[in-house]
This record gives sequence, structure tokens and C-alpha cells, in this order.
Amino acid sequence: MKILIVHGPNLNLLGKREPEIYGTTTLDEINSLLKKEAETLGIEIEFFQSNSEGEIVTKIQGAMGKFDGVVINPGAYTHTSIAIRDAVASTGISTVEVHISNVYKREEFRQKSFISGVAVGVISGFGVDSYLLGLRGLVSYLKN
Ligand code: CA2
Repeated sequence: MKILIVHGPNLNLLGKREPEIYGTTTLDEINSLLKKEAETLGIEIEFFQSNSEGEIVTKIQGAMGKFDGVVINPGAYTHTSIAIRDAVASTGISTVEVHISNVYKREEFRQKSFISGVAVGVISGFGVDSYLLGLRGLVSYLKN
């Protein structure tokens, strides 16, 4: 089984800015933790980060036939991007949406996700663990 991890805009700044909201763990450290979790689960994993909506759409389209599923933190595109939603829906690739912060405890504009409606499930608010829980949930979903 092969899973693609997609990190959206500004997540390359993790651990370097706003630690009170997003913690002190860097994106490289998150990817290392995911890699370890993938080894435990006996699956393959690949990472992609982009600040560009179009690049994320292209990557999701390209995942068809190459990956069994996607774990995505769409960042702020969660709340704006019909294009990313359409890419997930039209490829039909099993996708789990994850967020570091609990978006339902924050500003009202963060409480709307264009992705949730086409995702297998959503995990929000567990910090870095959201990614690990999302990966485990997706692998379990795909196995069953
Ligand atoms: O909680 C999450 O994971 C979010 O997807 C993070 C997005 C935000 O727009 C979503 O509403 C919730 C923001 C990612 C920005 O990441 C930063 C990391 C460090 C410093 C500044 C921004």
C-alpha cells in the first residue's frame, strides 16, 4: 500500500512561526514521525508540500493509479478551494483531511471545509498527532 501525504500552504513554516497555535515541531520532523509510523504499519509513504493550489491539484490528479490514498492538510485552502475538492472527488482517491489545530474552536471562517464532504474522514485538533491518526485511520479504512 502506498500513501501520499500532502501539506498545503505555509505548512513549510511549521515550528518556525506561531508556535502557540501550531507547536514547535517542524515539517521535516512531522515527516520523520510519519515515516516511522508507515514502517510500523508496513506501508510506503511519499511527501509533498506546496504553497500553490494548482500544484496541489496536479499532484492529486497524478496520484491516480500510483497511490492508494491521500492524507492532506490543505491549510487555508481547506476553506476556499473548490479546485482541490474537485480533484479529490473526480479522481475518487480515498482522502483523509487533517488539521493540527481544532478548526471548530477558531474563527468562524475556519469552520467551513470544502474538502470534508469528499473525504473519508477528518481529524482536527490533535497537533502533530492529527497526521499520525489520519494515516492510521486511512490505512485501516483501505484494509477493510
Ligand atoms: O490547523 C491546521 O492544520 C490548519 O490547516 C493550518 C492552516 C490554517 O489556515 C487552517 O485553518 C488550519 C494554516 C497553516 C499555516 O501554518 C503555519 C505554520 C507556522 C506559522 C504560520 C503558519
